[in-house]
Amino acid sequence: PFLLNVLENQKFLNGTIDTTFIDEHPQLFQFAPSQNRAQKLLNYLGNVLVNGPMTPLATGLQPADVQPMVPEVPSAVEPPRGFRDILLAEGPEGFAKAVRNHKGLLLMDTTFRDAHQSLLATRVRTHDLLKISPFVAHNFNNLYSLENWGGATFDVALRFLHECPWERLERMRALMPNIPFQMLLRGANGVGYTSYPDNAVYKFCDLSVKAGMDIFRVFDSLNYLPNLLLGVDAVGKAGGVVEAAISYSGDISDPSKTKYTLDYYLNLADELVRAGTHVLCIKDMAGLLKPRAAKMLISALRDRHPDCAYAGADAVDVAVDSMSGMTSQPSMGAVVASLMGDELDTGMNLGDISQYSAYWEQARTLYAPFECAVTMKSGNADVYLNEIPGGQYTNLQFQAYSLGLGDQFEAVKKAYREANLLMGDLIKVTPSSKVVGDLAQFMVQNKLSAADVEANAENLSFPKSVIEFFQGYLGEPYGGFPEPLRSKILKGLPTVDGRPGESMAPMNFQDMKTKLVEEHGPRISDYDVLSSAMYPQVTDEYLRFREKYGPVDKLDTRIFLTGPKVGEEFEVEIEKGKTLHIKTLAMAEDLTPNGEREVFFELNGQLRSVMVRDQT
Ligand code: 3PY
Repeated sequence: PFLLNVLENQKFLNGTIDTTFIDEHPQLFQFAPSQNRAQKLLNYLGNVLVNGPMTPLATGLQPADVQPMVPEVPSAVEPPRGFRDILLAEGPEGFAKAVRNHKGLLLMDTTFRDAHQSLLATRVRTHDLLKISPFVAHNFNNLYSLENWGGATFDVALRFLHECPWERLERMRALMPNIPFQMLLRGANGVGYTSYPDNAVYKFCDLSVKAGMDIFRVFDSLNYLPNLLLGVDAVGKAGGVVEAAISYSGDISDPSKTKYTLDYYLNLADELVRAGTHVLCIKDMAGLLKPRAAKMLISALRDRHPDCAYAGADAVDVAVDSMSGMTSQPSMGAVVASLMGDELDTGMNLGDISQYSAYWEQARTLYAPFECAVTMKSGNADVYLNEIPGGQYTNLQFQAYSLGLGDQFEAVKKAYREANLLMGDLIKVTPSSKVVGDLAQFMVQNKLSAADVEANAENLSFPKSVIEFFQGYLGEPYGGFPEPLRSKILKGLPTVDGRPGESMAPMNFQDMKTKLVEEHGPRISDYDVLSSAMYPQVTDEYLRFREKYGPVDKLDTRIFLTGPKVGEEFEVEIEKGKTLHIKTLAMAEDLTPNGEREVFFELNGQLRSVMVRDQT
């Protein structure tokens, strides 16, 4: 109709109309291609039915066939005020003061991030997080924070779940406006495993705050101050709450351990407080801080910095009961119950926690293929010997068991301890912990003792991560690099002095966007550009996958992971008010001459079929 109207317009026909605006703006006619989301999803489902899961499953276990029960929340009622309202009204300083002045113990709930990173290989999807979000907003408004982003979630969302981590953040924000959100930022390593140019870290923090993030737990995997300060500055400039973290390794209560002493941690804390941290955190990623050491450290910190709020004292990390324990955090319900009637009473309600836990107990069974409990049956005090952080412990155990080498895990743990000492006894947390783990696995695979490595280092082909660590790409470890091992491993390779990001050329975000648009079309957002800054190849693959298979994040988890059953009817809400009704009808028994199999569906009552190349 638009064209017809134009063609009937007399001025247009006479040629007396000024069309230069249109000539000069050809982009007005570059329409985004139709999304055709339903057809793409059918292609995805057809592929999973014919060829099996499109995201690798870690074990042979199948996701349960359940719809987790979502507890009700009052409709059309705003969630009650929470600490985020204080943050919005009074800014990060006012927020930190309110935390400090709060009487009871505050809790950070890690269920949405660290818990599933530790127990379920970080695989929990936005779909299942969003379902329980309104209940959290209505019943857990007195949380210090909800940790729901950062760490490994960013990479895993793009790489394995084929979903956008930024969209996850925005959607959670919309459902939980009253609770401060918290993320784990690997300082100058952003949410990656390597160093980035400074402007990438600044831009990342800026966009994160705009997408809804509030509190940034900033750490560095070597406690390397220049890297930490960069993260602190980037968060501060973005307007976020800076929760600078001291990453804890060793044992300050053991006088025979002389590297990471009480003084070492106190000096680091002094620097972080001087740099303008709002909240100081003791990050105990491997669970090494014994009660006596905790008392020594926290009371010494309190004496030195009475006004600063300290996690570990004013607030502690927990996870909801059914997502707690082992390499996850302590149980929320147990902490709440143990403090009832005490002056530190959290004020939280055990009934609410129990409903929240029941949801996760069921939701967890959807992720059975990634369940750590397949191999891990209990906690293990050998962590005081090997100092392996929680998430890495589960990963290494999984790797060993999936190769059918359960006994190799014992060897890896022993080698991990030796590798750490060879490298000079490091602070171990992502990514330095990965470097130690890579060296440990290399030693086990090649049957090398620590003495063998020291004697033959010139002749060994070390993993890339180990070489880059010795080149200084993660920064400088406390006490320096061990010599002569470093020189033997590097054999003259160049080294980076000081903070790695400082000598890296800034990223050109505009150029990156142009290239992404050329490659993937006009829908590229600033979020995609920042995803690409952190993970270029993974982001490319994610964008290609989504172009081909559509919004797979909207599928129920069982259907996403292993596909629907033949004959099954289900719904997919691809956007608010737009729901697809799908029924899987049948798969053709015979292949076409070019190796394709036809899969038949009913889509909103209409027969549809897709052709899938059979790769089985
Ligand atoms: C991460 O960096 O992902 C961690 O969980 C560190 O503890």
